[in-house]
Amino acid sequence: MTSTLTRSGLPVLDADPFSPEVLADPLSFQEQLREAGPVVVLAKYGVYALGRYAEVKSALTDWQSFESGAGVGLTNFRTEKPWRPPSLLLEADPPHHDAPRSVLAKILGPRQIAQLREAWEADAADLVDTLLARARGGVLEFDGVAELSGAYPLRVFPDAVGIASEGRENLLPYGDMAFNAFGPHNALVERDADRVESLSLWVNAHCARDALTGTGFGAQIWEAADRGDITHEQAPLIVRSLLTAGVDTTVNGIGAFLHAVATHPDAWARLRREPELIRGAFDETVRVESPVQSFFRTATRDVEIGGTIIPEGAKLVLFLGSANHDPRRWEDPHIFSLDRDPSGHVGYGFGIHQCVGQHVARAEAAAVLGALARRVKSIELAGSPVRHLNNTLRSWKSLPLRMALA
Ligand code: OVM
Repeated sequence: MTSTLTRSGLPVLDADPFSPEVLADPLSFQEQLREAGPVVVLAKYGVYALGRYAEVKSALTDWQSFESGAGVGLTNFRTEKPWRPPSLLLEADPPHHDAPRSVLAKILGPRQIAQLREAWEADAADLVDTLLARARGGVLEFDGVAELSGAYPLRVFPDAVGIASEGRENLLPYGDMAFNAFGPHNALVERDADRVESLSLWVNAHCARDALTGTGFGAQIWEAADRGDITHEQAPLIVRSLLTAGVDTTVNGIGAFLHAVATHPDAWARLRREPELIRGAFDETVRVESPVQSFFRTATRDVEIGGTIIPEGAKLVLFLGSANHDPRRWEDPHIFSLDRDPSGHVGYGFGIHQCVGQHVARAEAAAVLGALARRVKSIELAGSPVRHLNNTLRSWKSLPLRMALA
C-alpha cells in the first residue's frame, strides 16, 4: 500500500476503504489513515478523509462548515440524483433539519422509551427462554445472529413504530441497502439493484398514516403534524427514517456485544455479578465495534481542519470507527474493557445529528442482554463467526455461540 503526497503536501492513500478486504477487517486501513495525517486524500474516490478522533469530532460539531444537506454518502446531491428523496433529518441542515429532529427527539426521548422497558424486558425474557429451552445437558449451540441479535429488534421495534406484521422481513434488507448506498456504487450496491424498487415501495407504503396503528412512534409523528410541529408532507418521510435506521443498527449493536462477551469470558462473568455495568458495556461495544463506520459531509466554504484547507463543495468522509480506535484519544483502543469510560466515543456520531434513536438502541440492548445475564453462565464461540459486508455497517452474518445455562 502506498502513501504519497500531493503537491500541496497532503497525504494520498490508494487503499479502497469500501473494498471487501478492508470492509472485512478495517483496522489496518484505519491505522494507515490515522498515521498518514489528520487529513488524507483517497485517490480512488477523489475525496478527503478524516481518521483521527480530534478532527472527526470537530467536523461533526461544525455543521455550519460541514453540511449534511448535500448527502452524507459519497454521492453529492448538488450534482447527482439521490437514490431516494433525502432524509429530512440525516440529509438536512438547520433550519430545515430542526423541526423534524425535535419532533423525533421527543418521541424517542429517554422518558418515553423508559415506558417501554417492562414490555421489552418481558419480550426479551420470552425470546431467551424459548431459545434456552432447546439446551441439552445445560448447553446450547446456536447462531447468535439468526436467533438473538437479528431476532430481538424485529420483535420489539416494528411493534413500537406501529406497522403491521406482514412484510417485516423487508426491513433488514431495506436498511442494508440504505447503508450500502452511502458508499460507492460497488458490487454491494449493484447486488441489490433489482430490489430497490420493490423494497422502497413496501417501506414507503408503511409510512402512510393509515398503515400505522395505535399509539406507536409512527402515529405520534402524524399527531405532531396535526399539531403543526411539522407538516403533513414531512410526516411520512420522518416515519421512513425510523424504518430505515431503526433495525440494522440495533441488530449490529447487539451482535457486536454478543461477540465481545463471547471472546471476553471475564467480562461476561463480571456483568453477571454486576448487571448495572451492562449499559456501560454496551456503549463500550458501540465504541470498539462502531456498527456505523463512516458518514460523509460536504464543505460549505474553504475550511481549515487539521492544518489543511478543504475546498468549498468537496466531500469528506469521517471514519467514526477509526476515531473510536485512535490511540491519541484511547488507551489500548482495540481492547474491549469494562474498566474504561467509553463516553465521548463517536459511534452514535456527535453534535446536532447524533443518533436520535440511541435511547431505543440502549433500551433494546439492556433488555436482551439483561435477560441473558440472568440465565447464562458462560458464552463462547462455537465456530468461526462470519462477517456480513456493508459499505457503512460493521456487521455479522453468523455468530456461532455455545452457552451454558446458569
Ligand atoms: C434516515 C437515516 C438516519 C440515520 C441513518 C440512516 C440509512 C438513515 O433518516 O433515513 O441510515
